[in-house]
Amino acid sequence: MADLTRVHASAPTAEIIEVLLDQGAVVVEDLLDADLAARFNAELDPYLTHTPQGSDRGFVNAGVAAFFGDRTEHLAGLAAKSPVFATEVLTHPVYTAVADAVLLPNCAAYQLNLAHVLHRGPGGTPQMLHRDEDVWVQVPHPRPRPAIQLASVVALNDFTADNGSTRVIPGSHKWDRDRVPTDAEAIPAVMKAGSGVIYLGSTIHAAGANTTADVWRRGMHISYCVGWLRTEENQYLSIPLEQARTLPEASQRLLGFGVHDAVAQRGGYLGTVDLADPVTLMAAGRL
Ligand SMILES: O=C(O)CCC(=O)C(=O)O
Ligand SMILES: [Fe+2]
Repeated sequence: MADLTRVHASAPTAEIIEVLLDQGAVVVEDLLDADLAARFNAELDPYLTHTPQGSDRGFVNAGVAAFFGDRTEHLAGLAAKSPVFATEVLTHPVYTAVADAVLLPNCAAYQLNLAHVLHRGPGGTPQMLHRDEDVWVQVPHPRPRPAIQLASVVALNDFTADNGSTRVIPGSHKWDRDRVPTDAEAIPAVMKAGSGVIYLGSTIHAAGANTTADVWRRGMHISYCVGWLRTEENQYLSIPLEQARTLPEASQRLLGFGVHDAVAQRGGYLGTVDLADPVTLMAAGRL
């Protein structure tokens, strides 16, 4: 089986972007360096108890729970739980460079769409093949359309062929919408802890089955989207305002606290408080 194309994180970002746009996905080796991955994992450890949440998760929408699988332990709201996430992973220079190239042509500023840890337990069944951007299936643009989303899954422990590595179909971002994917076309992103696969919102992929007896697959799924779109995860209510105030401005803006200012492009000024930019108000002690 062909492998996904791999580029080391230290390579020029133009190389990463070129593969991403051509194939719809690229494995970036050592995306999080060993020190960063270790510090991030240490902050996640207390939250991850190796307890699958099952399909009955109280207030969680049943369709959403089924999408993530009943052997998965799911950790959302990372910006509030992990300072390393909020100040280093969210604003990682590789993500920033790639999102600048892919999303910025289509918006005045991009934002975090969601970030969560998918801790996939033994016995986990394969996720259905999908395009992440189909959560906005109603966006009335012809396809192919300008990129509205950039996504990534980072291996926080080693991703192997049998512990549920993300499977990706290279080239599927260019497919006709009617073409039905098959499992045989999906290539597992086998990678060492710290490496990550970056893919377009239009690229078909899914988490794989975890057929191991006792190995949990710890992956972080993160995606960014254009700043004028409704996000999947509501960051304003996922991180307390007192905590958001303490973050660097770049993090505050990626979490959606800043305005989306498209006035220079004759667009609007979205996300205001008293007609002003909430990030500026926070800096001035007014919010
Ligand atoms: O966990 C994975 O490997 C992929 C998850 C995914 O594709 C999703 O949640 O949309
Ligand atoms: Fe996905």
